Amino acid sequence: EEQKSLLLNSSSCFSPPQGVKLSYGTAGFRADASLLPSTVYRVGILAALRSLKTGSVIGVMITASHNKVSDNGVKIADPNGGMLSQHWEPFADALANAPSPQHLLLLINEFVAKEGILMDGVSQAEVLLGRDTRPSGSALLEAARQGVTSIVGAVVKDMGILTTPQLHWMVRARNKGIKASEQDYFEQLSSSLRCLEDLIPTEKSKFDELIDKVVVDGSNGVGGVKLKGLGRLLNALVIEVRNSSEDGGVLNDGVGADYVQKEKLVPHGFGSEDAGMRCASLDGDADRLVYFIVQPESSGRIDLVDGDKILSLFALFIREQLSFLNENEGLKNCYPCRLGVVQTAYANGASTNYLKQLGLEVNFTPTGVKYLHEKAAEFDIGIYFEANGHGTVLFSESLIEWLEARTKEISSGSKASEAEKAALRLLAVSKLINQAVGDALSGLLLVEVILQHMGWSIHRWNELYHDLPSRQLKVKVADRNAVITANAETVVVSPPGLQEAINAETGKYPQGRCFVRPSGTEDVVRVYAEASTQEAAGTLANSVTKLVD
Ligand code: NG1
Ligand code: ZN
Repeated sequence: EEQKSLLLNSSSCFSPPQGVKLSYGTAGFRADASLLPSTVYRVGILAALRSLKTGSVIGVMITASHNKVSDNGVKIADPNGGMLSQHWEPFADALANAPSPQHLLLLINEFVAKEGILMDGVSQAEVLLGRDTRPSGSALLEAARQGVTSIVGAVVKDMGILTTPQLHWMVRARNKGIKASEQDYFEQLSSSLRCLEDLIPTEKSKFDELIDKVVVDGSNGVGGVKLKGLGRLLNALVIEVRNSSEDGGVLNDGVGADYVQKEKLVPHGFGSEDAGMRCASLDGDADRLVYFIVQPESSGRIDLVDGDKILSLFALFIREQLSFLNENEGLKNCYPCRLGVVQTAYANGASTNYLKQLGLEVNFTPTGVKYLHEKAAEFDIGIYFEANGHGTVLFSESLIEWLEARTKEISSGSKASEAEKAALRLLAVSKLINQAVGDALSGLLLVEVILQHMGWSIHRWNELYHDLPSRQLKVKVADRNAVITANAETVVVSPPGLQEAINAETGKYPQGRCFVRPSGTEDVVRVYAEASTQEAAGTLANSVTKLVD
């Protein structure tokens, strides 16, 4: 009874917008911020129920990532720090679209019964709330708080302004019983970075001759501010941050990883004076990272070093450590480590070729980090990246345990063997790189220390392979879901005949590759084409667009 009146009272303050149907897509709910208070309130309820169901701390992040500043969004972090379990997504949709408080109450009752959630008033639930720098964030955070606390026994912890990966990291840490403040996050990153720096082979530490700083575009969002805080804890690495939220520029407007990757243009705040420098760009909530090199002269063009190349760099480094690890070791000391990489169809074909040439197992999943993450988790070390710069490296529990045991034996004072150093490095990577989601800040630190380890400039890194020219287009159609795909979105199965037509078109171009799929975040069908020249990629994309239209 208490529960019923609590819910009816609080939900009457949050009426859903008229005539809008919201859906929990690959990145949670996203819309113009003015449409969202009721949705965020209801996600608060959902998070509290999820916490009761799992007996764990749950996270709610308020952000619309790389989208424009007037948009906002909300998504849930599950107990392990990953995305909300997919089988709860339909319930999220139903809750968000319930037309009245009575409907809402009915839905909740049904769901609680179906999932066997204990609402005895004794069970405790805890939800961590975070938001990015969007002006609409504080009111929406308040709505989330109201939602959570409308469930009896549920409490909120407001973690303030955070990057998305920080919030996910905190949820994961809390559920592992580890301290989970921002300070703890910074300390874990900086200490594991220091460990990797200390293990850089001396003959390779000629980094001083290279440019010793990285210049980072913070997309006028939260990432820049946090990176400055983190940077103060680092001793060797120099990070210059531009386009931080406190600099007054508009979030994601002509800046940020999405802009840099899609437009292949210099972001605001960068210019020809930065030509040849090692530059990087974060997105609005700092879960994407790309690097770039400004071309000389004032063309505004850049050489993009995208998620695929970050993946390739990580794969090379890890493969090298694994070979040291098992070199000259008896069977007893060998760990049969399964290394796998995961990409989507948007990965540049040249990157896939390169990874296969290295002898790596390359797997493909549909677009959306939850799919990549799930696949990567099947390996002892799984590296996944979307071309747009979202990705991370996952380590299996059993490998971490093995590495911990292996490195415990290293007696202090004596010189560690190559195999022992490799084990120490891998362990440090597992602590540095975010195990919950892709994280631009930890990704940046790992890129930087690997470049130092290799003694490589960004140019050397960029030369690992040459991207095939590509072109991405979007088509507005009456019903994007009429396009149904299979094989990790590379083949259209419906409407009939479309794939055959795409094949016929693609066959006309040397090194041609083309696929179409409905977007999960926008009301469009996306067309992606690759070919041996930029012009050919453009023509192929254009002609396939006409087939879809
Ligand atoms: P959709 O709209 O489904 O293509 C986009 C990105 C994804 C992912 C999601 C979530 C491309 C082609 N697609 O998905 O990679 O980042 O947004 O933000 O970049
Ligand atoms: Zn993002």
